[in-house]
Order: sequence, then structure tokens, then C-alpha cells
Amino acid sequence: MIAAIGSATNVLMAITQALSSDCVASAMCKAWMGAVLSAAVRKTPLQYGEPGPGNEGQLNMTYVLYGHRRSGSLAVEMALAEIGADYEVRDVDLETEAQRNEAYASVNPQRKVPALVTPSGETLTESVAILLTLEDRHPEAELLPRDATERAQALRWLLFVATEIYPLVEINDYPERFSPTEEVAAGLRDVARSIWRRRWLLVESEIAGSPYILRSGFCLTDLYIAVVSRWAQQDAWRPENLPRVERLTAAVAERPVTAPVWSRHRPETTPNRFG
Ligand SMILES: N[C@@H](CCC(=O)N[C@@H](CS)C(=O)NCC(=O)O)C(=O)O
Repeated sequence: MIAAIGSATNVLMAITQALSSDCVASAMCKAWMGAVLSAAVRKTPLQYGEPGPGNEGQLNMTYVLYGHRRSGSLAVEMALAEIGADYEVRDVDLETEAQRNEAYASVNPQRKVPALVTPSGETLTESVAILLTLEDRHPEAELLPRDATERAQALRWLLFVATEIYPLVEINDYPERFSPTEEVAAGLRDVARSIWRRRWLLVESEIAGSPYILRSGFCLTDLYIAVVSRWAQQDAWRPENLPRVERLTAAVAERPVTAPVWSRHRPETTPNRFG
């Protein structure tokens, strides 16, 4: 029975991924996938708990990460893995719009993931703030280089992706939020995707290391690039146009500590889809 649920889930996930590689299912498939996946995906090995009153703010020896598969919480989860921290993930099912629930608003009033509750009970939101806080509190993990010049470049590209690219995904996923009519929404999504591609080409041309963004090697900006670059339904365009981003992502997906996290979120890319 469990095996049957597992394989049905895999098929559903493959369909979803074929239809939409976004951090959120596309508007078209969101409705029916939401109904099916809310039942099926929760039985996958991710096994997130339920967000809700009483869960947040508790003193806990572990970090509690509110997130959803393939979303921005993946970058935070990989950083926690790099640190070697104990953490628990609670699913906020974006396909069923669970982020809109009042219970989740008490964790993040902005109703987005990720949110991280620290072992001392503080709630952090905003993916970059979370990553930089983790880096600050766990310097031994060397999530950013010590060298000031390299560190500046890491921050530069982290912030570029966070501020110039990540926000476009809301327009891609929810164009109706920005548009008075459906027609305008469709056009807006196309514009967002074209800006998306232009900005990623810029990142591509600035990848100084091999395979990572910095010459000095891996840093948390690589986690961010790997996660965000998968979105906005660019699976057909990306490999040919962003070969360095693809190599960087493959390297992140294969790092010993991040590989299990990556493959839970994106089983379709492992093993070795990136060659
Ligand atoms: N600025 C926020 C953006 C977070 C964000 O847009 N998260 C997406 C998932 S990748 C989300 O929760 N979307 C749901 C929604 O917009 O309703 C951050 O960096 O954490």
C-alpha cells in the first residue's frame, strides 16, 4: 500500500514537474494538482509537520523551518544541512495555498515561505536575512568566505538574485495579483519571464569560479542560485543558455550534505541529470 502511494506520488510529481518547474505550481495546474497532491505529496519522505498555533515560538533544541518542496525554503534547508544543525521542516503547502491560512500568518504575516524559528524561539523571515543570520551564528560552517573581496562578491550576487530575480517569480506564479484582468495577467507573466531570462544571463556571465560563483569555492550564494534558477518554467531555455548556472546547480545538488535535501525536493534532477 505504502509502495503504491509512493509510486502514484512519483507519477503525480513527474506530471507536476512537466507542467510547472516553479516554486509554485502554475495557475493552470494549481487547482487540480492542489486537490490531488495535498493528499499524496504529504506522504512522501519529506513528511513535514503541520504549521499552526502552538507550534511556533516554542523553546526547542532544533530549528523549525516552514517551507515547501522546491520553494525558497530549499536554500535555507541546504544551509542548515551544511551547518549540520538539527532542524525540523513543517510543510506549508503552496499548491493548496496553505500560506494564506491564519495559522501560518501568525508565523509569517507576509504569508510566504520560508520562515525559520530558531532554537531560542525567534522567528526569522526573508530568505536572505535567514541565510545571513545562519552564516553569522555558525561561522564554522564557512557559508561565506572570510576573504573580504570574495565575501563582497558573494553578497553582491546573493542580493542581485534576491532583489532583482526572486520577486519576478511572484509575477510568474500569481500574475493576477498584479493585473486588473486575465488578459493583462498573461501578458505580464510573459514580460516577467523575459526579464527573468535577461537577468539570469547576467548572472551567467558573472560566474567567476568553476563550478561555483566565486573563484574561492562554495558559498551560500551558490545554494540560492541553484534554488531560484529552477523556477519560472525555463527548463527548456536554461540548459542551453545558462550552462554555468547548470554546472553550479549540479555541483550543489551533488554536495555530500546537500544532495539528500536536494533530491527530496527535486527527485527529478537526481541522480546525475546534470551529467
Ligand atoms: N522575499 C521573500 C520572498 C518569499 C517568497 O516569495 N516565497 C514564495 C515561495 S518561493 C511564496 O511563499 N509564495 C507564496 C505566495 O506568494 O503566496 C523571501 O526572500 O523570503
